[in-house]
Amino acid sequence: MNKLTNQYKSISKMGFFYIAGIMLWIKSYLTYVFEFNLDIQNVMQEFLLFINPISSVLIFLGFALFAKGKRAGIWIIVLDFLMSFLLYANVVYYRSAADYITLPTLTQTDNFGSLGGSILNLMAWHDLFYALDLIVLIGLYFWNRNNWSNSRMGFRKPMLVIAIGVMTFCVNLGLAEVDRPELLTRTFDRNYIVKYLGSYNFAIYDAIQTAQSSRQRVLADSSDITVVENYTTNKYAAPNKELFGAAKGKNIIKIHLESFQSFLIDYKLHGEEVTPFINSLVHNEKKNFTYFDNFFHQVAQGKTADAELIMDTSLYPLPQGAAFVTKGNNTYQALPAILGQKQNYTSAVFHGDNKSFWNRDEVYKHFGVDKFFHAKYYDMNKENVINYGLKDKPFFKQSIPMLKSLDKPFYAHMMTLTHHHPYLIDEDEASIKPANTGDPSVDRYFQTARYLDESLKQFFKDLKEAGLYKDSVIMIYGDHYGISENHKPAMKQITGEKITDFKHTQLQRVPFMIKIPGVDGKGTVHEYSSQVDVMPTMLHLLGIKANNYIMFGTDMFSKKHDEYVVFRDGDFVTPEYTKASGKFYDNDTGELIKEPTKEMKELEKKVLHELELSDNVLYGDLLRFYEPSESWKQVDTSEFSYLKKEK
Ligand code: GP9
Ligand code: MN
Repeated sequence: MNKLTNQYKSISKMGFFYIAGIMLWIKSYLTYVFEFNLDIQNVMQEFLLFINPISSVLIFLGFALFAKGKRAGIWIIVLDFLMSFLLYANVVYYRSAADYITLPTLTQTDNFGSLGGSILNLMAWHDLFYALDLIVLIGLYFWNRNNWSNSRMGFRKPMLVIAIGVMTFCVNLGLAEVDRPELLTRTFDRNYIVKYLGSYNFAIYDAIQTAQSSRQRVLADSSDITVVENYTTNKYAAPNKELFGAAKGKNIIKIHLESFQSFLIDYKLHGEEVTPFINSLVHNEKKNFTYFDNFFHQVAQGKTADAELIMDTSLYPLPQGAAFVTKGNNTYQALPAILGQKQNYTSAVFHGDNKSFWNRDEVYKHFGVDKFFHAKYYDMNKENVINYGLKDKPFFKQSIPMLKSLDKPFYAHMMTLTHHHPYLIDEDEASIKPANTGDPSVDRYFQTARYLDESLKQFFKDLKEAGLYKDSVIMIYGDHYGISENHKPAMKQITGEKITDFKHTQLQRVPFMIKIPGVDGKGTVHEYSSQVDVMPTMLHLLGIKANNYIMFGTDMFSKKHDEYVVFRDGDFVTPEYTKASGKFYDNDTGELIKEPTKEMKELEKKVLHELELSDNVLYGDLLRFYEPSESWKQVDTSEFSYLKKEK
């Protein structure tokens, strides 16, 4: 008997550490699998999910090994407890919010409202599982501690353990980046970071982000907004009298064409129009739509999220990351909130992807978006889904009843998804053959564009049947490029021209078109304009003066509308010349302008100044100091929740 006990007592400190580590690893993995909906799509993701707790376990528990004597065991238990607590807190939060805890959610006590009253209700008896390994550990500790030496282990071993942890993390991150490039810089989705790097690394990532954000915020004060206000007031363009208020009280249906560039319009592939329906809107005989053929996107790393930001706030995107993510908790004076407060509009976003993608479920609250119909509202069965999420045809079809359910007037934003890199489409749904440049994503680009065109045609038909077409404002826009600059040889074949820096900049045109009930469309308008101009244009069409708000764009229909288009990197386009990759080009000839004029140099400065002011607004969260009018109320985020209520 004595011998046996001695055998059991022989677990060394390192043995104790490994047992703790393995139990925490397995517990974390099982939690990911059974508690979170991480949408694992391939073997690599499966593998990363399995291994991602290892590095955190080695690094964090590894620190305990520096402690002296028996205390190392206590530290292992304490750190294990803290990590388990974080894991379990995320589980409880996820059961209610289908999302992970972030520091901003913790500091906004309002958010706990969304925990549905009682945290206790979210706990279950089988949650004891989360404490099981700790109980075992405590038992093992008391059983073995008297056999452990009182001295320190020395630095070598703990350092080695931590170093192996760091190396494992690097391999993990490397593999994750292969599967999902720019995972950390573009900061797509909390779900992705947990899936690839685990919930512990997510917590660290979130802490760093939050610290950076709050530092920038603390340094700002209310006088900073006055400088911005002076600038935007000066830039303001008074409305075109004929159109001011022309759309007042009308429903607005805003349609997002994913990755759609203007070169697709009227483009013929294998002798066929690629987007016959959209072309027909551009060339409509009755001139319902006004089409802007010199409209440009302005997005940076935040891609779709940047397009949404620019168009609903008239601010520029940030030079790095997506403001939706890094500045998702700022104060905004966005179009949905203004329309809600001023004219009692109900605002809604429709999108067949997870609600936390691009942090939408947080930032929309700050924008004052009343309803968000995300993946949980749609039938996302296998046949309906491709690439990022719901296919556009079922998306539009299923959106109709939800659209009908909205209180009027509404501002509805329909966000398509299928025409997204790498442009995947099931063979039986492709109604045009791919192009044959030999560059697969460029070749398929036309097939998903055609699919989007068909889905839009079907949506228009359904809108008409639902009685929602005639009396609604319909606004259609492309969010950003679909073919990046990595495809120049293929694009040369498509356009028949060498893709120089100048040409590449010119290709950043995306469509913008609008139909206003009771107003004759103007056909094709050549005014140069961009996404920042959309919000002031919409305000004026609805009869709301735009000069009270901080906006960098101006009304596209105004006679005073500015025709320079600013890109995030400081390049810009005017009707006469283009600054591309830092150099000036003549628009007519595409030739380099060796000696820029004084006017060009001045505009260059102005553009940089404007970008800097916009950055100040976002980094300093300056709109919290700004009151657009006496009647304005800063948005109260606790009034919004996008959780789908189960029937
Ligand atoms: C995802 C979709 C795509 O929900 O909006 O985003 P993107 O990759 O285009 O930024
Ligand atoms: Mn997009």
